[in-house]
Amino acid sequence: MTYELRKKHLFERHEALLAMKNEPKEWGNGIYERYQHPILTAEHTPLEWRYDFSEKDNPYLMQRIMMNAVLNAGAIKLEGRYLLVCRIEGADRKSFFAMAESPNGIDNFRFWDEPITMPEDLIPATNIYDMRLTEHEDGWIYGVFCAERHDDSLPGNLSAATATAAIARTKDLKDWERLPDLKSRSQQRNVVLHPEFVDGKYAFYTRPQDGFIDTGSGGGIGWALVEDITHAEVKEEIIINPRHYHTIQEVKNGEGPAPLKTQKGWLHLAHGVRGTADGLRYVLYMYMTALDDPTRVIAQPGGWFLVPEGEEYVGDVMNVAFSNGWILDDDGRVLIYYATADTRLHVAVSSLDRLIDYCMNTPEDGLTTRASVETIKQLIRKNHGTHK
Ligand code: M1P
Repeated sequence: MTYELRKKHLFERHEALLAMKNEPKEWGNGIYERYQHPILTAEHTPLEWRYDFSEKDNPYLMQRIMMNAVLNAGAIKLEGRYLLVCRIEGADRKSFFAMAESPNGIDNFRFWDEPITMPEDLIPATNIYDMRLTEHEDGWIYGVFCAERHDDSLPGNLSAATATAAIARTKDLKDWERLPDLKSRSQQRNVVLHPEFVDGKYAFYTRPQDGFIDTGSGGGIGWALVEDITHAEVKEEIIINPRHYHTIQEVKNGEGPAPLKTQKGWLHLAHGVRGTADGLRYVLYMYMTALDDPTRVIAQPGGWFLVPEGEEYVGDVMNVAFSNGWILDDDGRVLIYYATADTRLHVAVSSLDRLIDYCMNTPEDGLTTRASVETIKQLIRKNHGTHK
């Protein structure tokens, strides 16, 4: 086959992948619908990012730069366009951000021509990932993400790293202004900016952690108020959604996307992590907080909301579901973007009404087997009409 013909086939196959229609799976759990195909994978990244299309310089039509994964995306609907700021991981293990756009939020996602060049903080980061987008009432769109650097206080340890919350802002998602990283006594990952001022201050969901991986004494999802976003510093931090023994969030948890404001309260999506004989298991869960006090939890359904299913379990980091982006659409639909196994990105669709119902009417975790059995028996008796 000639070079030109192989190149033509390559582009045709790629276009077929991008244009593939995505349909909901037939039977769900009533809470949301999953879709048949991942919406973005490494294979969806533009061919121009990966191939040198000069026959003279690349006669074998090799991939010169390989992509490893598309995962953990921040999400926003802007001027009718469904936009994801994706974490792309190259074969070299470096993560970077790139925007992907779809006309309907479900399929036909296409990356913008070039990845985002994110300006650096004073100390450049080795790796950046997992951006949460917040349309703040101050008029800016903020992106808060993790900046990872080698921990130079441990020169002998190549794997010693630090996690810090980095902050950037934009009006158009093209030009980004980098602000100084969030100052905090502890390491921080999964930091999210609340969309409204609270007591006239910026409010951050935090996730204090002792080390790069271990949350250690960090008790769960935290909250901190910050006066000046251009010099953001965590001075006081409270834990608003704690970890608990023998739950899905025993080892760690972290805020997902910025919460959605509803008439019944702030709706939150988060991830919880537990240990297993096979390593960590990352699942998604939800909770709600009071409108007049976003630190006060008013509902938390017991257990997980979404876990990897079937092929979703398999990938670079097995048994992981992770979300840092969702879109509340004009018709009340909620598009939940979640990644599995740190490898690919999916969408699940629900509605604001359904998610509120799920949060308000799913029994809480009673924290013991006995309580769980009682909860099941109450439902059985209700269904049998024998509930007192
Ligand atoms: O590998 C699973 C996830 O691990 C991290 O999340 P956490 O900080 O809660 O452990 C993040 O690196 C995330 O990107 C990744 O998906």
